[in-house]
Amino acid sequence: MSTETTAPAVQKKRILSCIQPSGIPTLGNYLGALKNWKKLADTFDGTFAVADLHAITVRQDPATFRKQINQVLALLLAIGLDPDESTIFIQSHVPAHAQLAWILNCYTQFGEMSRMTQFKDKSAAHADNVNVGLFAYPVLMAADILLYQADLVPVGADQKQHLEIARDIANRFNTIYSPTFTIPEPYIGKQGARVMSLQAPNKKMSKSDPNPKGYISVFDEPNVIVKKIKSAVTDCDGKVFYGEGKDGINNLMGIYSCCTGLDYDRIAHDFDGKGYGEFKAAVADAVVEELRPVRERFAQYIADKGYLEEVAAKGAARAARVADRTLMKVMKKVGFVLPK
Ligand code: ATP
Ligand code: LTN
Repeated sequence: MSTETTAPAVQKKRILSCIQPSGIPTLGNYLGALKNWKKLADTFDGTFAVADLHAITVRQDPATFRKQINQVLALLLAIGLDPDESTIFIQSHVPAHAQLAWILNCYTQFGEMSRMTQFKDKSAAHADNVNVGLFAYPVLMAADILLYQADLVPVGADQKQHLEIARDIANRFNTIYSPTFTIPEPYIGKQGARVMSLQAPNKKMSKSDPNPKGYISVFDEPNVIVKKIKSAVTDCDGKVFYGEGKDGINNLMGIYSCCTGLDYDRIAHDFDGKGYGEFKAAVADAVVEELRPVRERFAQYIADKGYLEEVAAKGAARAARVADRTLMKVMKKVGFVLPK
């Protein structure tokens, strides 16, 4: 007979995050979000999705879109997420996301959505297609989070406002009915939270930037990375230190610090008396080494379509079990007649 006693199971905290397949992910996505996901997934109960429904708020070319969805799925594996440990899936494969988003739309005010800075920025950038989906985007994001009762949501600093809305919607629903949703906390890493464009260092690095010189894609070859960093906008001061009016250098210091673990004082000390050329070469080397393993593993996963399909199918089934439970709870509280 076994003498082992089973300790009471401690429920791990749940974390959830998503990434849109709206282009090839950038160094900003990697340092600001993906790099943290792997670390957190080792400690917490992780759920990660390819947010394809979010991506169609901007017009996508069908063939390119399909390719990008598979690329982002392969990337989630390439950063080291384990599909047996974490739930990894494609958002549109779990219908509960769209269903809960609709219900939550009816608990969200027009005025609060109008204040979202991402909506303002994106509607200015796509003035010919300011669609209702773009407006309601944060509600779909709230549904993604609340379906899984996530405690923690690791995102870049640009998503803070959307997280606050998700919390407001959850609190509102819990108050009108009874406790239904866990109130999620944002997890914003200290470093890499906002990687800026290499060409316009007052704007965030974005994969949908029409100028590819502004971003480094996680799949860029080393020579391309070197070239892009060499042509990054700086200033005419010529000294490497973190300071006001030095957006370009500050950004490169942030990137270098994320890749090497060195703090700003140490970087300024190491490059004291050296020019921007030398500093840029060091930043480029660090970025190349940081992304090398990701690029290599990505190449293996993307070549195995069968495996990607299997991961997506298993992930969606596992996600749906949790999501459907929350959706039914919500529908019951609102007063819907539940399907038998
Ligand atoms: P798009 O540029 O198409 O709007 P995006 O890259 O901003 O897309 P997502 O793909 O949904 O948006 O972002 C995935 C994650 O990457 C989010 O957590 C987001 O906060 C983070 N992220 C995006 N850009 C940056 C950046 N420049 N610096 C740090 N984190 C970022
Ligand atoms: N809007 C997010 C992507 C996203 C997301 C989510 C992030 C969609 N659903 C749920 C965290 C949790 C963005 O980063 N642009």
